[in-house]
Amino acid sequence: MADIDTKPRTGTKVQTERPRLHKVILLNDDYTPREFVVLVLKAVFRMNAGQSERVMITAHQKGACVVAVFQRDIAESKATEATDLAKSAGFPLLFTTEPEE
Ligand code: TYC
Repeated sequence: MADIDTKPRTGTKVQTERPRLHKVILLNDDYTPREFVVLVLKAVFRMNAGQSERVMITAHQKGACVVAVFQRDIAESKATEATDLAKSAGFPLLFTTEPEE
């Protein structure tokens, strides 16, 4: 018993919260060609043919699809990079971000 510390804890424990992760979301539109969406998913999010095709089809059918989850700054820069790539090619394709619950 002698070596059990029974002193009350008086120190302040600093609770560091993990930063919330953010989703990158692909939005459907009526103009961007399917092949171009797949190309952007491969180039910016390093997806393979199967993954990029599935994500594109899900957005096409449901209106939107979560592409990936990152720390906030990475999610935002990837969404911007992907949206800008489409804009440069003359397509209205949009990627947005939102925090995970
Ligand atoms: N709906 C587009 C078409 O029919 C293809 C498309 C799919 C566009 C997914 C955007 O996120 C998207 N050409």
